[in-house]
Amino acid sequence: MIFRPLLSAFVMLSVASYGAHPAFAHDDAEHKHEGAAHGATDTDGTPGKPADVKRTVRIEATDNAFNVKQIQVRAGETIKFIISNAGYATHEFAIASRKENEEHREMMRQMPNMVHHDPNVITIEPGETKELLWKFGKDRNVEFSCNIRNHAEQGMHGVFRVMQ
Ligand SMILES: [Cu+2]
Repeated sequence: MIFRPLLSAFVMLSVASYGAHPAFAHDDAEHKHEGAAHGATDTDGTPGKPADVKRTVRIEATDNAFNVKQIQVRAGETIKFIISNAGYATHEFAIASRKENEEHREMMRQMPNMVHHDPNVITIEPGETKELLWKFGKDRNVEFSCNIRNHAEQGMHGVFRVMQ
């Protein structure tokens, strides 16, 4: 795909500079649950490297939905997601196991002003377009969702079918 937003270089750099663990990591030590959830195996994936991207998937966020419900991927495949927010509300695009996303939503209910610096989540303001690079692991049960307020509950989520 030729489309290339101005932000892409910056986003790729910031994604690449993160550590290898994809789980939601927050500064607050009390709420750090990355280790317990996955141990040493990152079965739902890891942040993607720009050089490994072979496929681009564009997704549009509106209030409150994504225009895609299901995406087929291959285990080990690195995909560049380009997410644009055509709505009036702020949205998130988070890739994680269902369990992690549920835990994350619970955490956001308790701390609604929580700031993210997780490699598996981007926050997209209205009118913005952002990228997330993700390398899928072996886990078949991987979700994408917006964990802001009740958006996921209203249907703002979808599933990756991970082919082995
Ligand atoms: Cu949302």
